[in-house]
Amino acid sequence: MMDYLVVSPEVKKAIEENKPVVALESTIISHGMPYPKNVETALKVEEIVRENGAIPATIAIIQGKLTVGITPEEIDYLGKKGLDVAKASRRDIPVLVSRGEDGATTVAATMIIANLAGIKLFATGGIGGVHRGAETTMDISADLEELSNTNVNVVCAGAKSILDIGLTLEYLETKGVPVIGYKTEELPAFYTRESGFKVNYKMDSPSDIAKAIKAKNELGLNGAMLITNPIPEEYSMDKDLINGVIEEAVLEANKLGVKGKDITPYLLDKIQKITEGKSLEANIQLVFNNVKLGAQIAKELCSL
Ligand code: PSU
Ligand code: MN
Repeated sequence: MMDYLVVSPEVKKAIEENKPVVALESTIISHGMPYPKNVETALKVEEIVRENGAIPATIAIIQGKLTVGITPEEIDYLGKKGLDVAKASRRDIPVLVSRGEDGATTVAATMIIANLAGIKLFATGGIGGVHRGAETTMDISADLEELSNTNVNVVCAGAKSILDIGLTLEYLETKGVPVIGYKTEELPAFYTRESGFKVNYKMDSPSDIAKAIKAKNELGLNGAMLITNPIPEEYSMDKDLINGVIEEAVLEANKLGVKGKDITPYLLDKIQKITEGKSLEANIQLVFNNVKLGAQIAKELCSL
């Protein structure tokens, strides 16, 4: 394992001393936001994790090494290279490693690597899910399978309506993934606080969430708890506006025949362009909000 996994000294020490660590993904840097906002955001995210009493561990594949706690220079490199870095999900890991190549890790791949390093908590913006039209395309993100199998708990801002939110929830239910709403009964829809769907359980404190995670671990129930955290009111977008934009972006993607791993980055970019950056600002703010909650839960987990 040591041949494949590289953990930064700071993160390694924190894990050994049972200090709180928050894992962070890198697809969001290279494929989720434009340069230089992506790099600024990734660096700020690490700062927020520290301000909230935890150690950030941004994860990527660097020259074939599964790297936990990449450097600011590596963040800048991934951000600048953007779509030219391979988007790395579960299936991509072995080949990138054997070839000694770079990869920006998705939620699924970040969970796998965080788990190898012994990190229990991971915060990001959005997860992949069941895409609209999946009944014919079968486009279901590998993230969902990972959430069902791997013991790394994920904080996100709910599911956005580039996905079929109802089917995503059904899939998570089938796979036994508990969906928690932080201070909400309603599943948040990323850019907005409401989706029209309910979460499984509302929880009002990081400590309640940590206790549920502990129970899951001690019972040997593999997989994640998915903690959904609504975007702060002041940054949330108009529901009709954003849904109209998403509709337009999905139609355009279908017309162009965009599919597979390219569809999520395509839609995010299109939405950012149509909203002239407004959705990007919302996206950045919800990530800040999620990593803060992530740090709080990680701290509680260490104290149990
Ligand atoms: N949703 C976002 N921003 C992102 C992603 C999803 O709002 O950056 C990224 C995450 O890395 C997620 C991946 O794991 O897209 C899902 O891709 P796919 O649907 O191809 O599995
Ligand atoms: Mn897909």
